[in-house]
Amino acid sequence: MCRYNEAKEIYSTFGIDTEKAIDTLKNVTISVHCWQGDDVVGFDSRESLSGGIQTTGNYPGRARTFEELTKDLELAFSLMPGKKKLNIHASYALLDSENVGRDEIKPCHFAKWVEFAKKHNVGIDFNPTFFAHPMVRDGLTLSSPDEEVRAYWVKHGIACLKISEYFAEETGIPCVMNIWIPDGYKDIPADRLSPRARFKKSLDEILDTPYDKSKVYVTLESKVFGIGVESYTVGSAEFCLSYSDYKGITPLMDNGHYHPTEVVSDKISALLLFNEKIALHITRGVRWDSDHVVIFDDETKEIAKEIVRNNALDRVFIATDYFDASINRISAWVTGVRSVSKALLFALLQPAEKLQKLQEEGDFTSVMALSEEMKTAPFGDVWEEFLKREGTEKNYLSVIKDYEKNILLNR
Ligand code: RNT
Ligand code: ZN
Repeated sequence: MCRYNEAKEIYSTFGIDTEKAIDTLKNVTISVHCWQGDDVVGFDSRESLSGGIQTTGNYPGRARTFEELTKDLELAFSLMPGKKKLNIHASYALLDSENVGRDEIKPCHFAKWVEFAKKHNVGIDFNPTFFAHPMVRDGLTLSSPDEEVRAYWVKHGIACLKISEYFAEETGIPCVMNIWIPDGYKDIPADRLSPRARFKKSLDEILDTPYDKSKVYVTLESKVFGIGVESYTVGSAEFCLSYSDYKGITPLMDNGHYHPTEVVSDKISALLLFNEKIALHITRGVRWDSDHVVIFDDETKEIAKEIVRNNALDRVFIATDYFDASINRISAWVTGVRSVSKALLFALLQPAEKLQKLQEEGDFTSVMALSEEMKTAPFGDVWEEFLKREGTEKNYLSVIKDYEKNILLNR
């Protein structure tokens, strides 16, 4: 008997239907961030990365142009099973002249991205880029006390709403537009309120501009701290959650953006009770918001479990967000996205109802024993069957190593 059929039988003794799990996973969309391919550099300003985030390593082969980045993405996409969406930043605009500021970018600057998305039959998610730019003054954008700076970034936000609408119209798939600003202070501020009041005002100015809410979901991402911004972050968790609620937009949690012992997996159920939709940036922080490549680790599994067990696969916008320049970037992309898929499949292969019932009965002895038993069930065989049905190569490393030899090392 083939290994999958055996696995199917073993899972069925726990009341789990592997066919149903595979069918469900097939239709889950993961929004793949483009910025793993070029170390978050982008095409528009080529300023070095700022905003408290950092890419480390100098593995050869970084994509330097739209052509290189999309060629790499194409390979990465082909090695990721399941439904994908493309997630790009405003800094990946293809400008016709050096003089187009981020406050005046237009849909036409993203026409080639739309072409790429259509070719691959995927939707596009978007992010205004409030970092790595000369108009970031003293580390501030939408919360800046300098009216010229603040107005510039408000215009950028409005320009991005238009571009997001364009993506949704062109692809026929709603666009998630995520707002994250790096604003904050290195040391203890004298006034914590005013920057937050200005951020609120700026967001109001952006979001009071009419846009089609059936096509664009605006999300707001919070953060606890960044490099050089250790003492105060304007867009803190409380600010962003409260603002999202007040304005009826969607909160976004990045699991690198909390104190190290805080876990996003525990926050998902709370947010689901009060929000129609929620959004996630799945990453792996090591000691800080280091954006290591996502692996099939406990917290990724626990996040997936929360989405699946709460029947929220259609309410959570799942996106990846990591950037590692110390290993092959395409492998990083694929390993991270596959890890998210794996975690979702793992969650779909748990006896959820049984475990929930045991908890209600107060039988935590059985909850623990059964949960542990499931860890050694033949999960890998079901994962391989999923890859096979999706027509995705199991051993992606050899494909990537060939590409490295033939393409990346010649850059
Ligand atoms: C930064 C945030 C943000 C960025 C990307 C590039 O800490 O996580 O989402 O990583 O927008
Ligand atoms: Zn993020």
